[in-house]
Amino acid sequence: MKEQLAKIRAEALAAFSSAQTAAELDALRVQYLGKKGELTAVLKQMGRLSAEERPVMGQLANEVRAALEQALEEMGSKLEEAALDAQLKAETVDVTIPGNVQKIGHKHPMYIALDEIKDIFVGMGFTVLDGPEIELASYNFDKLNAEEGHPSRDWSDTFYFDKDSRVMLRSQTSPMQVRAMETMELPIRIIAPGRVYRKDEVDATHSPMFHQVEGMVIDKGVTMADLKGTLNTVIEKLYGEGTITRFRPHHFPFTEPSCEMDIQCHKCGGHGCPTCKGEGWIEVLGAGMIHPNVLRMSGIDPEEYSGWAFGMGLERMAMGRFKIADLRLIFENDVRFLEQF
Ligand code: 2NL
Repeated sequence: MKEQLAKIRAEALAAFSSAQTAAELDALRVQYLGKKGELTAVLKQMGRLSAEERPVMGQLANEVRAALEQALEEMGSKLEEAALDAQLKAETVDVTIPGNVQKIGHKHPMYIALDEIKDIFVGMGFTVLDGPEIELASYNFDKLNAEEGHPSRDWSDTFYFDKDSRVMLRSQTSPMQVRAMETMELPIRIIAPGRVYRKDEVDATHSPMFHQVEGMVIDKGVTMADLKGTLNTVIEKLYGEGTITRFRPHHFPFTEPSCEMDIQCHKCGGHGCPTCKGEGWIEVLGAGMIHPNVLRMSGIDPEEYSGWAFGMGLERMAMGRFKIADLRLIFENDVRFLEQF
């Protein structure tokens, strides 16, 4: 039995020290020290020993167990350390290696232009409104003083959903302004940017979907002077201080009087060049004093309140700002084009 114990001890110690992994070591622990292990098997034979031999062997067996347990523990922590070392080595990060440049996108030029416009108006106390692209003709036309028979209501110009011409893709963002007049408390200062739809064939300056920014101010005592002063300030912020503007009379059904605003061509200073098509001036927006009928239809008393409104095409604006020659480039989303902004 003494020899058996010595053999187990020698074998086990050798086996422990050659273990490569914690799992292997654990298997060896079971093999030697487990309930059905080799040492236990030897101890089970103790009953056959004489009374004198039993305590001697018992002590020896305990020593072997203690030695094996200690060896297991030492080997265990050695393996654990080695595993940690290996892991650390495998996961080494060389922080001096140059990183991979991640390509991140950026704002579409249209939204660069829109965000600038929004910032300018918000800075002047305007609120930005959002609203539905599918509209009622009553909001898109009737409440804007464009009665039945108005040319813009024609089926050849407008995308209708029903044969009664009641539901349509909005052709301007004015319906949002009507909703604002109906629901907001006075005074009102808002802008209404968004997509609008008209049945136009695609070419260098037309698209059946484009973006518009409309805006309006309604308060007591608002005049054309407020319209001119505010829009001049906005244009100077957009196109640079000292930008010269002019207002020409025009006609819109929803404003009276109505006007169009031009800026003097920044390329030629008004002499006429290809940028302004020889005109010396570039049209930027339409505007006017809100028609009393429009105010009245939305429940605002035109004797007490007055207001001005404007509308401009965002693509046109962006094309002017970024010198884009063809509208189609804005919608094709070719990254070679978009990356230039
Ligand atoms: C243009 C002209 C304009 C408006 C839009 C408006 C809205 C309401 C009342 C009165 Cl609710 N006016 N909008 C006014 C004048 C001109 O747009 O050429 N747009 C591209």
